[in-house]
Amino acid sequence: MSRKKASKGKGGSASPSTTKDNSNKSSKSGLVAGVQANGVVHPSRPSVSSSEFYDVAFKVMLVGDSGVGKTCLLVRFKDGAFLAGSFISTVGIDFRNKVLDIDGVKVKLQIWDTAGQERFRSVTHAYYRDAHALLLLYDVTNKASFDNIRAWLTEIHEYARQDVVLMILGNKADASHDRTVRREEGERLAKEFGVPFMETSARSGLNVDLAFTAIAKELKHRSMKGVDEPKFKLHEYVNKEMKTTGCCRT
Ligand SMILES: Nc1nc2c(ncn2[C@@H]2O[C@H](COP(=O)(O)OP(=O)(O)OP(=O)(O)O)[C@@H](O)[C@H]2O)c(=O)[nH]1
Ligand SMILES: [Mg+2]
Repeated sequence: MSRKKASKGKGGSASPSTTKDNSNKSSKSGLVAGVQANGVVHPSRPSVSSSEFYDVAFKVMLVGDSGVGKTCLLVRFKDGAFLAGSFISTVGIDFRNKVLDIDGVKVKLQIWDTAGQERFRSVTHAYYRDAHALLLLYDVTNKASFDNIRAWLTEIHEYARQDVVLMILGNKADASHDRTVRREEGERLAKEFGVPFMETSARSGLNVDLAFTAIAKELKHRSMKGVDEPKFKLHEYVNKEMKTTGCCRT
């Protein structure tokens, strides 16, 4: 399998199909050519930064009410920064790419940041079908955004692929004084729907890398696993790796 080159930088609002998605064509045997005994994959063109190349690519979509922190979460993950200051609501849909090294395999995530506002809902519906994974966010300081998770799950059920990888994130875990949704409530809801869950903070960075890495691991494993390889258990991985804030005032 030849290594592909990821497009750089910010996506913009155009259709994100400009780079080739080979996720369905990947196979373990195809990878072996680039993998040495120690599991390290060497870039096929070392003159260009290895972070630009990828072996498999997946589309991840951020959904949830307006203001829950989808854009901030993406910026934290992509740039390691927090977008403080005035809230600029996303219009339509935007995307950013990031390549992760997962067990020696370059996994490109094309992350679509959707607008949470109701008036853009028909735009986002059109993108569900192509998404391999969905991160569904609520805001732990906004009870309404938590209550709307059920409606979001209904929508996901209607528009997304049946095998979509889904995770629920309770964002703004840093804002302990304004918290109105306890962590246990989030855990209970996620458990009811059999979906992995964690609290995150785009401000502090809590669990942000973990959320995307867990998704990338699951997707990579699904697309490349050999017959004898044990199944990657997303729930177990998340529960083991998750950091908690230790606060839960209501
Ligand atoms: N304290 C705290 N504030 C956050 C966090 N994440 C986002 N915010 C703030 O919440 C507001 C909304 O954040 P956005 O990321 O723009 O929200 P969004 O979900 O993208 O909203 P839409 O684009 O309208 O769907 C901004 O004022 C952010 O600064 C967080 O983890 N902690
Ligand atoms: Mg936004």
